[in-house]
Amino acid sequence: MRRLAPLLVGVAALLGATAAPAQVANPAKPRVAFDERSFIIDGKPTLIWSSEFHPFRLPSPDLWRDILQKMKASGFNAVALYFDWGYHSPKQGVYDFTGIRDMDRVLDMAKEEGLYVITRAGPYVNAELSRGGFPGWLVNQRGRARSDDPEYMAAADEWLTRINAIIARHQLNDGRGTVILHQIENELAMTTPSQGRYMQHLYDKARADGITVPIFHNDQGRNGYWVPKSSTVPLTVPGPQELYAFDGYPGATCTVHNKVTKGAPAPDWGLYGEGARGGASASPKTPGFIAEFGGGWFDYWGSNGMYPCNAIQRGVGYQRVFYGTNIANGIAAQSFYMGYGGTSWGWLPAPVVYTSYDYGSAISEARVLRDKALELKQLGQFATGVADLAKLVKASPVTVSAADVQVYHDRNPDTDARLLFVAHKPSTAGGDKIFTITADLPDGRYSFASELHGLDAKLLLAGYDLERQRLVYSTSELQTSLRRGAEDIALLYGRPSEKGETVLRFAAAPKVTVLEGDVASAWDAGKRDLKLTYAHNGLARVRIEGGKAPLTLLIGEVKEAQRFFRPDPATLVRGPNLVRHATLSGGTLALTGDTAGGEPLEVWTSADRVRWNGQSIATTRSGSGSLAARTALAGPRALTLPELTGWKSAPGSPETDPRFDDSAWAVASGGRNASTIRPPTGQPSLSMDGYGFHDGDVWYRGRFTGSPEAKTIALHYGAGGAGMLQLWLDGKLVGQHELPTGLPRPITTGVAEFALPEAASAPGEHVLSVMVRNNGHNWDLDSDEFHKEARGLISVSIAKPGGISFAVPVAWKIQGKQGGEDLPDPMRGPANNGGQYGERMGWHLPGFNDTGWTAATVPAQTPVPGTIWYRTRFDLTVPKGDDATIGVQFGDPATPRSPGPGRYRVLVFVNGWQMGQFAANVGPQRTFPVPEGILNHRGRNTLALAVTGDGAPGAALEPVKLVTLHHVRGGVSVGTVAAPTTLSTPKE
Ligand code: IPT
Repeated sequence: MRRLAPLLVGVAALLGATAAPAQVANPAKPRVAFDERSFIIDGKPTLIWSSEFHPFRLPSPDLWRDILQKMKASGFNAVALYFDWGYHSPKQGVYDFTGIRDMDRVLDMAKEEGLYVITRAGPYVNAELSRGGFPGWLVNQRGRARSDDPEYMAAADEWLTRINAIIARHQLNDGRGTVILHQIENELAMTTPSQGRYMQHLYDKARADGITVPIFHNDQGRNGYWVPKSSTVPLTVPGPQELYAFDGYPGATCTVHNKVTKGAPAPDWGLYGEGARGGASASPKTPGFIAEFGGGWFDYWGSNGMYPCNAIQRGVGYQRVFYGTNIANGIAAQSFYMGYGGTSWGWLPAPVVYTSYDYGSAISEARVLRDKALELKQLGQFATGVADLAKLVKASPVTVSAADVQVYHDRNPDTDARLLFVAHKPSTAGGDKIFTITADLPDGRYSFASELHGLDAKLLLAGYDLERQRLVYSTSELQTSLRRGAEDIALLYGRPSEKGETVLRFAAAPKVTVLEGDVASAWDAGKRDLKLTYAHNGLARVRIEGGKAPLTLLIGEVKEAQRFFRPDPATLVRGPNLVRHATLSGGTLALTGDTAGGEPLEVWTSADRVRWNGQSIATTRSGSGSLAARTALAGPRALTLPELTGWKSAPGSPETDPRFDDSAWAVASGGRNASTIRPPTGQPSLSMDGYGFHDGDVWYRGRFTGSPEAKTIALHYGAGGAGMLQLWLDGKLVGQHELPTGLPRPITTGVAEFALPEAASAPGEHVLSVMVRNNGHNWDLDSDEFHKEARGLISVSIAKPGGISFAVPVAWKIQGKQGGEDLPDPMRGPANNGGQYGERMGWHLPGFNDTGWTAATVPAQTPVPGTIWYRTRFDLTVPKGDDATIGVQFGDPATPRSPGPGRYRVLVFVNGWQMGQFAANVGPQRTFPVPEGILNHRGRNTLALAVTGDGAPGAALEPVKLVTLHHVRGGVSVGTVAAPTTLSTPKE
């Protein structure tokens, strides 16, 4: 055999300089291995077909199962998980892995749902998270992040010790879980000796902490950074890991104005590639591994709302062309980023994104399977069901009658099965093409017609052992096949109305019965080929007897084939919106899933009774061997959402009052500060992180003595994407300053300049009150300490025009979120709150007693400068057994962005959880999905809104309502996420 013996990672670990053999669970027999072409699980080459999920972007753990089930049902065999260090650590040395932070639970669920897991544990992840996932406290470190600086490495080890231990107990190698691959670091673009030592440390740490599965790093593009020692790229510092992986987001993109910019054709990052670095060519001893491949894209503050555009742009045609190109290139593992994007709730978002992290991904933020998920199901059933695809080499070129069509012809070196990947040339050219392919296939030389229309590609099989049949070739695509006892079933599909032909080989002429549809058959006695010809319309059914096993061939147009699920290897189900599980016991097949209403149910199973979501279903046996329900499945019941009434309100910026008691606030005279932006020499360090306030809003109060110099004020501040500042003098609003959105790269710091009112010149003490809304810390994508950029005030100069800066000294005090790094509410955690007065007082919490508040109407009539709070309660009655996603909507979603009706923003608290920030004049988001578990679907809920504006006309709260974003019968059972209902010690 030409290929190398599988490189067993347990052995590789032993060879590593500082690996700890004692911790390797079962080094002699790791279940996960690889060779130069394939991942090998339990001795079998296995194609890894994965997509990304962030548990921290769905703060309702029971719903993690819903996402994992939807991924599994969409054809994936693996899920990639990022872990967010900062999500678990409010303070150095303090960690939480309970409740919504219980990572054992998500790993257990993945195992229960039958998904392999790729763990990506940082320390740095990027992920459009504030600080790229670093904890707030880390920005105060002077040691360079992502280097071998001892202070940084000691901090990283705190996290790694804990997260590695969790991951280690869920590895496939020792059978306790399904983790198959583990990532250290993410896109570390620097390859200096210091970074080399850091990478080696991360690797050794993972091994010492008991991680035995193969380890990789994710290169930001196919650059050849951190390729393993076995690579051909000459590097000063090779990667310590045994695998090379990279990410890529090729193809057309949506611009912030919702225009589509055409991108390059699908890249050949494997067998057909020519680049000297990266992928197969750079790391010839490791399989092609794309740790992130575009499954959508994120969206920016102030855009037009690009998620629908991203869902289409990286939608069905793109998936076929780009993911298909990867398969044809022999890429052994690909993971789409994101599979489910979710919600960057609270203060999780980095400045580049707003609350929604929908991403245009296959599963929408509201947990709806988009069209692209249905197509992924077809690709996934094929990619994971056809074992031959896990090991491919190039086969001899084929002849195509059209110059502008390309066919990649691959073969499995062990079985000789063929893959023909048919695409436009270049692959994204589009247009209408009808052509003939002539190929030397395992069963002879054949010519057949095929078509391409628009952005599309096809993955065809030839010379393939399809269960107990021999598939000579088919111009239809195979979705899935199975054995039902002595019978075989196969599902083929094609574009609506397109012609197709399928050729099967038999020893003698078989008996062909067309049960449904229009299918012609012809027997070629010389070749012993049965040729079926048809057009893809609806769902045709053909029964073929006379081979090794009777075959039921189902031939559908795309939409019809998309109705099929494979909940387990022995079961094929047609009809429902979603099939989650199949359990066979005592002749009964119990299915669970979701229905929108009116779907048929048809099952190919060895059982003779069927239950659906616990109900027994009356069935008849069809001619094609299935059990078919006599009546359509019922859908969800009526769901009426209450109007939001009974509002109460209270003013929320008492800090602006000159008499406000700030005696408990910290004096801002120079906190520890490692910021990349410092105040001028002699000025105090004001930035919030130095005082232990890392997220959300921060207040400053400054006292100065009135002076004729006090004419203008310049406030240098950092506030992230679309951040803002409000300034008061002696209780009166001087002005509001907003950072320009600077699409698509946000402007994160700025200088707010105001003329000071006459009052500032008057003798005596004056009080400045400043509120800075910090919309997140930068990421550290380029490993340049960008995440340490200052937030809150940086410096404040009072002077007269043309005069000396900082002429008038100011004594500053600062207050951020209650407790700073010592959280009063660790269950909701570090990202839930900032330092609004109402947050410090617990006004956002459901148990707060607002009886003393004033009755109010929404929409609000009068704009108020500063922050005003609104609260109301409402009851939900989602029918039991139904699944829904309900959202909070502001104003008219048809006006997504500026010039919106007013300059105001809202922090949206649902039952105490900050589920989003609405910025009326920035946009684009007006609808905020709230997951069940946070929302009580069968009972009482509390909505609290902190509305911040400048008091200008129009800057008042628009109408607020509840909307249904997803509603089916089915779902998983969801419990309320436990969290305190009041603050035990509301305080300054
Ligand atoms: C790459 C990151 O690895 C990932 O964390 C996320 O930020 C993603 O992209 C974009 O959503 S960054 C790469 C595109 C340079």
